[in-house]
Amino acid sequence: MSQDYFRGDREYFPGIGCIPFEGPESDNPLAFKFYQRERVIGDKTMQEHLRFAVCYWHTFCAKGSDPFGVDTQVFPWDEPADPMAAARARMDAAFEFFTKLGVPYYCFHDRDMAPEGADVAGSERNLAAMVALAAERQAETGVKLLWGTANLFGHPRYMNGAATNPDFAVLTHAAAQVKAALDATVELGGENYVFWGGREGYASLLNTDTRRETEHLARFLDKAREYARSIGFRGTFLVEPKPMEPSKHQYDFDAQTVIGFLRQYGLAGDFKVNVEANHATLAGHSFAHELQMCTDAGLLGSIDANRGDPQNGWDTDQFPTDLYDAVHAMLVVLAGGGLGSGGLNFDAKVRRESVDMEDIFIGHIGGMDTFARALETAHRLRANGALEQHRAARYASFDAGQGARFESGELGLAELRDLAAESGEPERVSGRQEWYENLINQYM
Ligand code: XLS
Ligand code: NI
Ligand code: NI
Repeated sequence: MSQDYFRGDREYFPGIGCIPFEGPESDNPLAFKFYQRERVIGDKTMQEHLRFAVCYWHTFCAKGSDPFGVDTQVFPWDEPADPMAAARARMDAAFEFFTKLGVPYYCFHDRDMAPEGADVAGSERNLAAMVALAAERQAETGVKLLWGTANLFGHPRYMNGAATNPDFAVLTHAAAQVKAALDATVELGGENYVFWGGREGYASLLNTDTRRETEHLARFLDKAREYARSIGFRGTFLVEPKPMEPSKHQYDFDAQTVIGFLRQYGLAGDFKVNVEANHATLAGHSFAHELQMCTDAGLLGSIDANRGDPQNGWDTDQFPTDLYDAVHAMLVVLAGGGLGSGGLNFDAKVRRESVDMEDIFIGHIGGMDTFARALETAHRLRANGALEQHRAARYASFDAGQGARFESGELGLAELRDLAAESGEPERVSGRQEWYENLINQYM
């Protein structure tokens, strides 16, 4: 197309064109300072490494309400009174935004894209109609689907859970939604499909059979896999851990919990983990820790790139701006061989007080620039090699001799005891944490 971006009947972000790269000296808030799509870092372009995605729910649906106040944002695509007309307008706005920002991917929940109908068949019809339009928009713009998912937490029927609901009738509705969302994901060429179990957990143990609920969850995921493979889905299923919120206690607490669950029920391989930075910190971990646990297990699927607030204990879903944190994350991602078919999805929203349309662009630009700098910094750090060499050297005592024999399982506990008795008290070896920390700063 000769146009810079695709436009439906109306331009929703007038006065904002395609976001250019202007470099770190620019004072234009609507320009990239670091993200250069085609710039090659190592063996790939920035775009290929980072695989940015915009999320439909925060960016086009969340209007700033919080438990104490109503919406603060006014979105022009919400003007049509008919919910399907509003859904079409929202989609035009979404594809205009994706192309102006210059991201290769987006992600959506069924209910972000199409309103719930009067019954199961009505909801399916609404979604199918919007998916047909999305397929056209994708073909026109070249924007692709990173992942689809179903919203199994918003409707009141899911108040006691979806796949883990004690009422089988509710589980069947969750299945109907997942079936339609899988159909949509396949139709749109989605590379992954996400399960985030917002209400797959409990509020009180007194009324909950946790063993039965987790078995239902595993059975449900297994049947979703079976159906998806039968309709030709070849992508990866992702489970997104989160310890709490909205449930008091969620079954998919953190990466290691999910990894254990996937292995226990024979789901690992088809399923991987979608790590969200803010969920990591809610679980009492760092973002890099969660990425490392998944990488170690060979199960890092994709990333929801955002950040929490260090003083607030909830999912504030802010755009990532902390470079040190992002460098640490990219060190883990690069060491693990990259994002594969996953990406960096901005599961992030502008603040309730940020009510200008350009704030949505500025939030995403900041997140993209943060990860572009982090990618470049982590790549230089790895090229230098000092960090990896020092880390490897800490384990040198296992590389040969008795340490190597222990690793290969040749030494029993009694033999280990005799070695201790012979060698006497070990020397104290510094962990040199400050040296490692300073090295990251030096490369930023
Ligand atoms: C909420 C989750 C959600 C998932 C998709 O905390 O992050 O947005 O990513 O259902
Ligand atoms: Ni998320
Ligand atoms: Ni979240």
